Amino acid sequence: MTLPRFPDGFLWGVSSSAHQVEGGADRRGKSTWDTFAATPGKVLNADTGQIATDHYHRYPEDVALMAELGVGAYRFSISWPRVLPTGSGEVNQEGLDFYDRLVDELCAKGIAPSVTLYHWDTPQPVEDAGGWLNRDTAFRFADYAETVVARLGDRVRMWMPLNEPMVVTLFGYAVGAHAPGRELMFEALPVAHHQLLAHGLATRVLRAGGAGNIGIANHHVPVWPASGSPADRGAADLYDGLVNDMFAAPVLTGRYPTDELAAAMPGPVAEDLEIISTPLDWYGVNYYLPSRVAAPGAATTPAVIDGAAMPDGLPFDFPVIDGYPVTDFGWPVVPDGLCQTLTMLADRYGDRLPPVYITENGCAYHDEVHDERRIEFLDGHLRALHRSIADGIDVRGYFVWSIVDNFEWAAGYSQRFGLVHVDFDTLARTKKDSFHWYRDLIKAQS
Ligand code: GBH
Repeated sequence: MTLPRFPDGFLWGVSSSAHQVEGGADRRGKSTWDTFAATPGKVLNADTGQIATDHYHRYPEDVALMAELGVGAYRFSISWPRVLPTGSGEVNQEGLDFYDRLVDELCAKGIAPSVTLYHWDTPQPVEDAGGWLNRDTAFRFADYAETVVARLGDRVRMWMPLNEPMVVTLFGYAVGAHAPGRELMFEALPVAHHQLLAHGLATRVLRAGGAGNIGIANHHVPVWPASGSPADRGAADLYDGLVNDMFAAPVLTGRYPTDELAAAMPGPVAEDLEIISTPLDWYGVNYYLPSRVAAPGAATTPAVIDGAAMPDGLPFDFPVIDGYPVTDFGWPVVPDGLCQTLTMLADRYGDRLPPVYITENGCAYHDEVHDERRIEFLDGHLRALHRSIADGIDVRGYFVWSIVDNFEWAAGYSQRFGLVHVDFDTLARTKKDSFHWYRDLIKAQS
């Protein structure tokens, strides 16, 4: 059955991020992910992003694939250590030249360059100075934003300073499943605040540099209490506040969801919130799956997130979600969760929620070419998205994660999210059936 019609002007796109696709590691400064991947036991099969898909050299081929797909936008990230190898100071012109060529290539094909400034690859020297635990990192990030907008600002059409500050806080600094691998638990809260401050400062710098169309790509999950018991509901509310509201409320309303959270944050929080809530043009949602949450002790299996065991003593547990098909990554396929996420945001933030873009949605399956299950996944999620639009939520575009198979963080190359298959020995690209399906869909919708 063909998909219902999306609104006129709806933007169809694809996403990637620098560390996951570029490679070309010898032509940039070191990032936290280089260090993390070089640490035994952190990334599956000791995979690294040194070569990745070699997008750094093969971008013309990848942009040609996007042109064939007919997408209106390509969301990619800029590697901070490629532009500023030590995080600030000396600019690597060759690095900026790469993004300049990429942006020109996209413009030549009529594809809107959509830039994320930070998709988790912190320059190692910035990490050595405390990383996101250090307030100064937010100011260094704003300087980096200034360098980028000065060079690319005339052609980039969509900007988002940050991708998923929640994941950096929780996975990177609280439980250590991602770089920089810290296990600070609740001591990681300043990481959230400093990233949000960086977002606000960079937003102002981008605007001052003449950029418009600025947003954020936040990771959101509908949180399902495991039961109606007060204990499970309480645990679910707490988790919901930490993963959803903590990153949406400051940006959209200038407040932390609770006074307790605000009090846990470092620095002049009230003044910072003024900066953090600098108005945005749009709000980006990355959606993959819901979370089921219970009071501690309820789960029959130990709490594991993305293959990393959660430390003991957490105030919640994550019982498995059953009754749904799962992807090859083991994630339940719940298209309605996208509607639930959008309804949650609309209910909570009302008029303060600007137009929404789905900045990431996609799935990992091993199928090399005939990826019927990916087609079903995307079809189901787009039908759900259409229901939300029909319900009155102003959604302006959708980006598939990802254009090509790539380095899936702690899972290395074992999980494939691409519309295009990559052979990681030869780096050859092969279009999957989902590529043709998405191409036909875009054509039918235009
Ligand atoms: C995004 O993050 C990233 O922006 C992107 O770089 C990445 O490649 C893509 O998703 C696919 O992973 O423990 O089984 O319940 C998504 C963040 C955080 C989503 C962990 C899934 C828990 C899975 N992810 N989360 S599970």
